[in-house]
Amino acid sequence: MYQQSQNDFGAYQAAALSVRDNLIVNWNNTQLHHNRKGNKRAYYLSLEFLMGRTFDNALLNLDLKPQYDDGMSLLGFNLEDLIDQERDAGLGNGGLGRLAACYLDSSASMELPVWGYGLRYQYGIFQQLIGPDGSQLEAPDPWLQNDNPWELPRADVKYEVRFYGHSERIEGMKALWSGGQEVVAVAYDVMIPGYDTKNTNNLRLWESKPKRGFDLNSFNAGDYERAVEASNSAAAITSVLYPNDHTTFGKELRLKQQYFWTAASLADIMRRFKNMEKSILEFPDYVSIQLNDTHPTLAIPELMRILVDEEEVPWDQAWDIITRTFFFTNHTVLPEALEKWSVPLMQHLLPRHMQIIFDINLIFLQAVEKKFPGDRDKLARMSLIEEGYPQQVRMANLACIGSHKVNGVAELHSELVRATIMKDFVDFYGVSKFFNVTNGITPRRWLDQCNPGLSRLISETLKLPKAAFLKDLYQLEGLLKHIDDPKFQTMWAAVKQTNKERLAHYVEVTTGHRINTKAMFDIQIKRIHEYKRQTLNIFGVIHRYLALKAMTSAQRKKVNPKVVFFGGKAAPGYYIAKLTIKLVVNVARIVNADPETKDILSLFFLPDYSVSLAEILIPASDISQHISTAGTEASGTSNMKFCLNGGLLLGTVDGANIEIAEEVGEQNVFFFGHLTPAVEDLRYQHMYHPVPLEKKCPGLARVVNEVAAGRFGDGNAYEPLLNTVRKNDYYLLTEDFDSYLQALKLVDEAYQDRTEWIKKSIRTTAKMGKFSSDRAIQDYAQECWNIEGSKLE
Ligand code: GL9
Repeated sequence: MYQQSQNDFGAYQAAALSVRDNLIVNWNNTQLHHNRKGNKRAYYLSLEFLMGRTFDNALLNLDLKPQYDDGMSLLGFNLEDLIDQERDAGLGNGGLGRLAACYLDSSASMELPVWGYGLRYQYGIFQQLIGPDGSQLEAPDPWLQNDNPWELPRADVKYEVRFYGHSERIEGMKALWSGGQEVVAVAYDVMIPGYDTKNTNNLRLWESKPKRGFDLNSFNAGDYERAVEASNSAAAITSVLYPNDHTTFGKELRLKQQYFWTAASLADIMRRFKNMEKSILEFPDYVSIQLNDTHPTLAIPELMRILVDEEEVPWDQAWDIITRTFFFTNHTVLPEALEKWSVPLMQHLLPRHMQIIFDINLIFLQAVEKKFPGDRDKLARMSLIEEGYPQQVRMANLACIGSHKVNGVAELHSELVRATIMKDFVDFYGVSKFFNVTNGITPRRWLDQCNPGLSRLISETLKLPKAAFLKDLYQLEGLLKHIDDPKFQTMWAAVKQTNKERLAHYVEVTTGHRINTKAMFDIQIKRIHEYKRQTLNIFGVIHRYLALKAMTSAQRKKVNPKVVFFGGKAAPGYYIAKLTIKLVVNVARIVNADPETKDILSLFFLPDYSVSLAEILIPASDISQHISTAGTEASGTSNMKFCLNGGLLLGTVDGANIEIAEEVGEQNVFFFGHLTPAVEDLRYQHMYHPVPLEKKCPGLARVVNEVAAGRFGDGNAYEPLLNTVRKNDYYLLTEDFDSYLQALKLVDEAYQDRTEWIKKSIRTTAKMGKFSSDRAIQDYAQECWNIEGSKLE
């Protein structure tokens, strides 16, 4: 057995290297092609790229899968086993990082000259383990331990990056920044093959290295610690991905990461621009830069520094270049996610940038004062600096004023951006600076690769080659013609069944549990967060369990069996999220062991959720849950993935759920809960006119009391979690619980009529055209970057 997997690993490495040879040729030709053309380029700056595995995707995009399948089996290997040898590249936390990966796939497939820039973390997102008491434990993810065949180290592409030191004004707005610590950024290139094209784009990831090796003087003097100190601190910059989502901690190392990455990327972008031999004033005609959230906002003062201090461009002209080059995407309106950096920290680490930010702010506030004379509150709200001890730099304000356009990631979210966090800026700039690009997902990975059976069935039914709908997802609408064909319905259901069996097999191998694959599969997979309300789901499961326990065995026999799956990581410091995991795991232990109910209700928390695990789970869902408090989930993208694979959606009227419902028809989704405009009032009432849980929501009170009473292990352990509902219930579980149960009931009823359900499923898939990331990238290319695809012959 061991021998076999050793062999598999070697075979995977060998096969990967041979695929990579193909990629290198295409990648080289692509760069030559775009250089010759001399067209405008776009750069996608993202601190996260959640790529998952590459081997299978590269085989698909290069159309080499059948050959490798045959070749490998001739050699005595099973290609699927080799694919399983690859470790995920987990350089991201969740939706934001996976979105960046989908956008790279689409840019390459549409032959657009787009490069990604990110960091080459030594350790990706932590591995999640579940301890004996059901708690999440974290282990490091040394994903580079074995050679990574998908990257090319570029010892020839490196830049020096400075930290600390001091900045001296020379003349006018110009300054000289010197001293401090210098580290080196070395490039690693990851090849991004397009689908059905030879076009192969680049993702450039930076690794930090000390400028000099260790300090020989200290070494010779016997001070070994001192000797390696500088080199260790340089290497630390790109050592680990921060595992937070929707929170900021203000840690110096994180700010160092952000500057290191933006400085190296801009130096590289500038070098590439200079190769084109244009005037510096033409920069925005040849370069667009997309800021993926506020994380790369330092690129704005950094480009100002380069233009003013190094290129000697006058300040006003430099600022004009800035505001025609940058574009900013906001990904959340949760207040705790708004990035702020303390002024003293920034002054210490990046003295020149702090000066530039103050200068930008002064000029900007003068313009605001001119437009809204005497409105002190407005000035205070719009300032780049938040007063307090210490003062803080507001990165979203800086990103907004330095960008040509600002977008949200779904219609509702973009509307909320305009109405809340960016309201003053809308008044100042006018509304046209603020727009929407609804997120998308790549159909290559999220249909063809994860669900080959469905892709084949679609191709046969539409009588089209796969490339026809994988590159134009609107073609799926052709399925509607076949929706009433019983033979097609049967084949559709058979694909789903196969995918459910594949998931059941995975669960059996990893947990030892056998699953009834005839049961309804109900899945919620995403980061664990209060706003996403996994608690609502687990309380719903407990409610169902208590109801089943109260039935006679004859009554129970009539109930449709159901299997509920959870997956997702909690930020290591997020106590309530970790308690949620513990509760799910411990409820699962009781429920799955109960002989009275286990055939009709079972529950699994699948550890270490990842892109690869999503590829198994998503095609197997009958229903998936996207149940955030209205107005809190900016978009969501797994909702699109489930629906593309024919799973129905149970959700709140939030994020992209709304647009999915618009496409597939409201009768084909299960919506519940309060709407966004009600949320603020409800929260106010909870705060100032609290009603005891028993009175407010007796159903939920019963559940909470059972947990507190110790039915699922030590009740005291869950008190802090239960209190979030009993006390001010910020995420409004008590307000939505009854309508949630009602929606679950409708789901159960709808599942009884299997033919109708299958028709809903087909219709859902057929109407997913809009949610291809090809469409989203096209929106960015047209609305922001002003770039065009260019075919590589
Ligand atoms: C997020 C939003 O919360 C999601 O709703 C959205 O789909 C994605 C992509 O736009 O962005 N914003 C954010 O900070 N995260 C998102 O998923 N967090 C993580 O990626 C962990």
